[in-house]
Amino acid sequence: MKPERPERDERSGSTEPSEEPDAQGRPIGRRVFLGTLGLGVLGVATAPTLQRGLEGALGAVSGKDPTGLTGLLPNGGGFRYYSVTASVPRKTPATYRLKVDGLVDRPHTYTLPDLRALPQSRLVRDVQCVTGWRVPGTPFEGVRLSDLLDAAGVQRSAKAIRFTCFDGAYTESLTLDQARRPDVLVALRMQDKEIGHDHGGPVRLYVAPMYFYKSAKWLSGITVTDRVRPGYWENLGYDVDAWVGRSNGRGDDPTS
Ligand SMILES: Nc1nc2c(c(=O)[nH]1)N[C@H]1C(S)=C(S)[C@@H](COP(=O)(O)O)O[C@H]1N2
Ligand SMILES: [Mo]
Repeated sequence: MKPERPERDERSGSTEPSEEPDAQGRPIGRRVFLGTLGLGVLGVATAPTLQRGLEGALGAVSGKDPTGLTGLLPNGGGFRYYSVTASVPRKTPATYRLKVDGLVDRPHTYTLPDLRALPQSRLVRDVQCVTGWRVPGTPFEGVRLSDLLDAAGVQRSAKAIRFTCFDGAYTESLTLDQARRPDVLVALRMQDKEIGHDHGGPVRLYVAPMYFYKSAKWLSGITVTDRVRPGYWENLGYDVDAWVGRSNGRGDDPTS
């Protein structure tokens, strides 16, 4: 049976990653997907986007795309907004909560001030989306996920982490070893500002070495589990181990 098509977001006219899986559950090829999305893409290539220099922005990604077709995607040289749900509730510093639970000795719920009071790390890396757009040298700051795991006391049977979001739909996963890397943050700041709602604020995950779909926005839950439970896009055919450079994110031949 064909998996249900994810809802399209309001702003970009597309969900992300964008391919609809075929009957076998694998993403369809990029050519087909661009054909399908053609109208939507034109629909969001508004005059201001073009004036900001679509040409220049696309030059930066064309080298990564053997088909050259990502050149059709308007990205304005910056981030694109993605949400698998049509709307997401807003959380303020007063209402935001992050729950750490599962196979831990000390489950705990953090407020935003709690998280701000912990030691913060800063990383400046390139953000890479699996569809080809990239934002070089983007600063993220926050608490190392490993610090929260240490505080919780991970039990011996634990193998992985499941992340949940207050959009009510998106999920992500990491192995415990991946989660303990120093370049994985529970991020409170992005681009040297507090993370705004559209970028997944007030708190998002930031998995620097992997494609940006691993960096769950609107983070609300960190559950320690005994096995990897594939996340939202991973259930639709994308790689669970989404290392930039080592995987192409989609578990197939990037030229197909
Ligand atoms: N909760 C949630 N997190 C998410 C997504 C999403 O749809 N929902 N999309 C992912 C993908 S595919 C990308 S490229 C980035 C986009 O982040 P941005 O909207 O800040 O550019 O968020 C990732 N995290
Ligand atoms: Mo993405």
